[in-house]
Amino acid sequence: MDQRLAFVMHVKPGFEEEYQRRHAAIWPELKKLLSNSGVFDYSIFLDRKTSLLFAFQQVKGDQGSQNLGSDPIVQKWWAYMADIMETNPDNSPVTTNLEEVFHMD
Ligand code: RM4
Repeated sequence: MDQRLAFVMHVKPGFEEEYQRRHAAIWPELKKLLSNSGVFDYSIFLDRKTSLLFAFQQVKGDQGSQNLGSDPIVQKWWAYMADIMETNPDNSPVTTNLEEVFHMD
């Protein structure tokens, strides 16, 4: 059963272009891991006024991109991104999971 997930992260103010640049060159091995983990239809949107990153993704099952922190590729990616994002001590992005309140097919 596919599931829709959405969550908020934070880019450090002034690093919005760098964030976009790094994601435009996302590592193939990370893309493959996400896809093989059942994540698809994954987008991240930026609110320039607040530096909020709104992420949406669909997942086959119930594990999304933010649940892959035990994988070395994700740990390496999170460490790579940590200098331009608000992160937890383990480099994982500070993430607020959102509740779906409306959906229309
Ligand atoms: C984000 C964050 C997420 C990751 C995507 C690809 O900045 O690191 O955890 O799934 O990049």
